[in-house]
Amino acid sequence: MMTENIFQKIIDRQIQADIVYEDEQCLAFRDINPQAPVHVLIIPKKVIRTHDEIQESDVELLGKLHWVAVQLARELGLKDGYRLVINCREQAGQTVPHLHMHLLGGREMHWPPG
Ligand code: DGP
Repeated sequence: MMTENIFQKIIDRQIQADIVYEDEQCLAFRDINPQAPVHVLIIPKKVIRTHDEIQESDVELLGKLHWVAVQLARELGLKDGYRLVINCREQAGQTVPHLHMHLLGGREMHWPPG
């Protein structure tokens, strides 16, 4: 079930997070419940609740999220690969109603995902 937007509180510095990247548009911080040696969440500061709420005007912002992911993957040493995941709504397991991209790496991944 999707609860409150805890990520807005991280953006506003109302709750602490291990922030690894920030600019005017995006924030990236380590997941509180890591599923891999590297597990970072990359979010837009603009509130987009779910992936299926994206508008055409958000295209540039989404490209930015990917660019941040690539730079972090390089910085964090994920030279053998990584996985990017966006869970959209309940059936995909989305729990926080603020668009976020998971950057996972540092271990062997399997397919299909659970
Ligand atoms: P998802 O299932 O795609 O909605 O992923 C939400 C992720 O957010 C989940 O992996 C745990 C993480 N998360 C939830 N609350 C917090 C928090 O307060 N701080 C941090 N750093 N991560 C959080």
